[in-house]
Amino acid sequence: RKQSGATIWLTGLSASGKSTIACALEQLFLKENIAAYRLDGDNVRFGLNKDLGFSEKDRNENIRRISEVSKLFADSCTIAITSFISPYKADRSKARSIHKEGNLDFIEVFVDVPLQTAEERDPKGLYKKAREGIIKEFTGISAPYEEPDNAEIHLRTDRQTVEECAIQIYDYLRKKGLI
Ligand code: GGZ
Repeated sequence: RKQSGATIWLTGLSASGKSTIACALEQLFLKENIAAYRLDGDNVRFGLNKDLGFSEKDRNENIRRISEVSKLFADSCTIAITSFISPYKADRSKARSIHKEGNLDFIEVFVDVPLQTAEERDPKGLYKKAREGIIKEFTGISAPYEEPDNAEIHLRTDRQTVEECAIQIYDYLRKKGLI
């Protein structure tokens, strides 16, 4: 059966576990020969979006471009897995509309973790720098994160393992007949 494309849209705070879950999910797809492509800060913010920073306007444009690119991947029968904070509801809602217009499935995944836990993890020391005011407009500290209330999948990375999270997404796609 020909694979249909879709976009798995992970949203959540810095250090919530988006990229780690995206990698684990990609591994599950690989085992089943399901074509998938991960979009994250490392391959988008240093290339296509290297002209953008972290102001509200720049984040809007960051997410707009990522929405369009993920749509193209989904349209090519690939599962696009995006891992961006995407803190604004309106931006995520536009991403969803863009996919809907193209008749493409869009699965929003809230990678939820208490801010305190993300701050304790602080793998890159960014929260510390944000608290010290060295990094301005840092999500959760000095810039907003608008929690989704219509996400298809809600993960709690302080209570679930990475593997459990990846399997939850995978099982959802299976149940919906998308893979
Ligand atoms: C939030 C920032 C900031 C500010 C740099 N606010 O944990 P990370 O390091 O590896 O991931 C974060 C990444 C966020 O980029 P996104 O493209 O996902 O953001 S958005 O969707 O809001 O456009 C973090 C790092 O970049 N970073 N400065 N001020 N995260």
